[in-house]
Amino acid sequence: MDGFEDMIFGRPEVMEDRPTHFCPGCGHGITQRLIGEVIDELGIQERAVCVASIGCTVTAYAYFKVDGLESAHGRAPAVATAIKRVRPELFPFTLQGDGDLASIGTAEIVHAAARGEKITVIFANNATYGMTGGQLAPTTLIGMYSASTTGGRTVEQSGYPIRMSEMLATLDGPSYITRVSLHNPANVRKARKAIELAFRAQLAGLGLSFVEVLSMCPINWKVEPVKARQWMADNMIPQFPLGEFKCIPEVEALKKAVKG
Ligand SMILES: Cc1ncc(C[n+]2csc(CCOP(=O)(O)OP(=O)(O)O)c2C)c(N)n1
Repeated sequence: MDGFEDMIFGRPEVMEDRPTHFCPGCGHGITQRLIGEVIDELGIQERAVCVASIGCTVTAYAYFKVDGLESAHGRAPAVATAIKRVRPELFPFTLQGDGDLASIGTAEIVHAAARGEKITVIFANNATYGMTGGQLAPTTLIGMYSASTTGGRTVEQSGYPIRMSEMLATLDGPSYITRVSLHNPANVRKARKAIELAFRAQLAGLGLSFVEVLSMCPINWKVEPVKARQWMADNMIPQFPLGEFKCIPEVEALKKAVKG
């Protein structure tokens, strides 16, 4: 039959042909896939440098056919800063978890954002320290189980979750800050657009662009993988509302270039 075997959907060119190692229902593979699609779309494979810190996202080196660097825990924005300043023609982007970015690496992201470094940060917020077994993260919800607060997080013991996007949006340096979520296909598409816009902001030479992606970690949440998306929508979005927190006019103008 004519056209019967036409390829309509495939793996991004920039991604390795290998099976995923992520746990069932994990969101990290989806985020990586979206980044891969955008790298292909923008034709930046030769310039892209993936700077991952520590946590499950660090395994990006196994999936992307781009240059990469692993920083110490939380230090990816500092390493990406150095790369961009020394080799401005390169395209460094970081891929960081919430333990990484909002705990041990809080200083690095705050100061990179305040300096308006011309880098892109993809922040996978799964409300837990995934790689080490689900301990409390700065983004763990009040009442939420973690391996280090097995009765649920309490304000008395651990304080309140940190909203990084809102905090960083108070700074003058960033050009674009948004929070998206992977809880259903429509939102996955919005996440892809946000990543593309953030990458385009760097290509246009604008200050730090930042995409927070709410991401599932069913194994550590102790929620069944098939229920984890809904769990995230019901529990995480009220604490971490979706939307743009900063978009300077120069980034607004780039939106028409982003695919529908
Ligand atoms: C300096 C340092 N301290 C602690 C650790 C242990 N460690 C490895 S991964 C991790 C937490 C990662 O959690 P997160 O950043 O939320 O990423 P996820 O695994 O959930 O994607 C920690 C504390 C380390 N590797 N290095």
